[in-house]
Amino acid sequence: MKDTQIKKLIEAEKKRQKKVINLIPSENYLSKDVLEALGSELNDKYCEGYPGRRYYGGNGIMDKIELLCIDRALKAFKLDPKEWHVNVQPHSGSPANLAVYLACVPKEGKIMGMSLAHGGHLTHGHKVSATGKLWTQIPYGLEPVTEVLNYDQLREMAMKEKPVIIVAGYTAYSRFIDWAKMREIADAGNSLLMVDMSHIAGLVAGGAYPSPFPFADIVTTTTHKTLRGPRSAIIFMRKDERELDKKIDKAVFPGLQGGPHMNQIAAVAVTLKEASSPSFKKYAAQVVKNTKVLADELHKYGWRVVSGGTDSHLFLLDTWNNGVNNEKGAGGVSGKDASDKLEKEGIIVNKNAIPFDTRPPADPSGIRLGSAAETTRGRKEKDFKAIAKRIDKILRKA
Ligand code: DSN
Repeated sequence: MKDTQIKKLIEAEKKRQKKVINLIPSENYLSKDVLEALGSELNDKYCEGYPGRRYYGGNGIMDKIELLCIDRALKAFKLDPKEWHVNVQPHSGSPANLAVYLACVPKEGKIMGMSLAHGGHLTHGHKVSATGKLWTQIPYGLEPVTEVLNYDQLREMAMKEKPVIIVAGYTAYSRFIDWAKMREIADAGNSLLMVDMSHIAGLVAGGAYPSPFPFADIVTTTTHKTLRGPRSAIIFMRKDERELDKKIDKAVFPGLQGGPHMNQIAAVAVTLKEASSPSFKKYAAQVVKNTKVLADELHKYGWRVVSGGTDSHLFLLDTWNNGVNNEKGAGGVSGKDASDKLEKEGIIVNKNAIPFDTRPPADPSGIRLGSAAETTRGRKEKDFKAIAKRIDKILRKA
């Protein structure tokens, strides 16, 4: 690379990534093949439209790439192409979710989504996001004591509010989601069920987390978290008389986006092939094992794990514990202090609100921890035991 300034910065970031232990659950490390597709000449081509219906010439190869990516998406999640339609063009997760609402929810219509404070995403209807400005969020949260979903309450809420769409799938919820119950809740409100599986997509593909597909009308996902691909997104829609497929395709293009990023789409195709392999199945299972070890060990040291454990690639740790050290001497560290202290020692996490947090979002009561990135690097249970020990020691330092 001739641009030495950027080259140096890329090298510095590569070095930083190698040096640290990365426990941010939404990050991961790509294979060389995925990076190669991402950095390829495919970037240079304009192909507004869909395969066979482009607005620019010279798109024969691009059509093949996009169709291959769609085919691999169906295979990775074991879907019947007669039942599911796939759009691989969303540039990332936020436009994917926005496209679904643009297609399905009338202006100011109701979106029932988990509140950000309890583990939802901005695009599930939060007021600072376009999704909360154009539509009305009916926020739901978790149970105060158990810190898990209360499906009975959700059913009542859906029956009362009759939202157009219910969004399930979260950014900081560690437990299995009962998709069958979410389906019943959506039916009770006569609502569409959209699952945003961005966080768990890799676990679903690898068979380590229950699949939402038998129950959802629409599934959106980013491709760069547990799925271990480039920054991009996919929308899956059921094919039936409601024509969600046609409506959502139109909302993506020309409704929201112009030309698709074909280098990204090719990189997603490579990712999906990798995610369909036996070694990825092992990876997904190892991610969950590693997270459980990390949560259990921290719990043994006295730290409070939100909801008491995890079924997935992540969990929230209540480092503040109402400002008090418990009998094991753990607690009294705010989320920001915890994150800063850990970063100084080479462990990267993100500060995160816990459910019913009494502290502000900029310095909340906890941190979010996950194992996807470090499992990619080959770390196993014994390594995560050692990481827990280090975290405990660092957090206790005055
Ligand atoms: N920002 C992502 C995360 O870290 O979970 C969600 O989009």
